[in-house]
Amino acid sequence: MPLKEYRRNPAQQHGFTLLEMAVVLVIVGLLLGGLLPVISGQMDQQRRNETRKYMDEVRDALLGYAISTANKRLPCPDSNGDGTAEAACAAQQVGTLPYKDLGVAEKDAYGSVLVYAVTKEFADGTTHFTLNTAGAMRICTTAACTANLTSTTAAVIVSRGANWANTPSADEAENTDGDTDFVSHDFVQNGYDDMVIWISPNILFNRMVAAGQLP
Ligand SMILES: [Ca+2]
Ligand SMILES: [Ca+2]
Ligand SMILES: [Ca+2]
Repeated sequence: MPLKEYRRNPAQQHGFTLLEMAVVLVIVGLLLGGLLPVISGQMDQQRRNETRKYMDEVRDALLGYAISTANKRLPCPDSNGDGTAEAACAAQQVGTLPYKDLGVAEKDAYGSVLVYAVTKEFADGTTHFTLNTAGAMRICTTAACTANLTSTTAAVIVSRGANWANTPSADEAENTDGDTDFVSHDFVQNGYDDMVIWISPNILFNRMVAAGQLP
């Protein structure tokens, strides 16, 4: 008795049906859609970490600049974008980081030059500051500045972060409006991504005394 010949149903010989393909595409789409925010979030966290490290270097470079015998003061901000500090900052306290004078990288991980502000008495190359010099800039927790973390900073550096397509929030706008108030608080998704570091006069005094540049 011959074996029954096995034959596939011709209808079963085709590849995937359009419906099957559609289901696969939907699943792939869902997987990618779920992964993209995760990847994007990780990339942003990496940029924040890199920027934080860069800002710590900048802070060290500012302190090193101040304790050097050639300077004995902080640099004035750069106000014309050439990377070098202006000679005097009597009227101009807020500008960008004089990265060339400090010998640090030009930009943060977001591709921006840091905002840099200094209490002008700490950057005066004629009178030089003393152990009695007071900082004048406030680090606030809101744009209205009804509460502040400190009101006596010698210098402030700010990374504007990704900056949400160049439409800063009210708190972020406070960090670039040229006055002596700055806002620092936790990251808020699509709201506030600035990173703020400041130099207390007391830390500056400590380094200056340790280096023999004060009193
Ligand atoms: Ca300049
Ligand atoms: Ca920002
Ligand atoms: Ca301000």
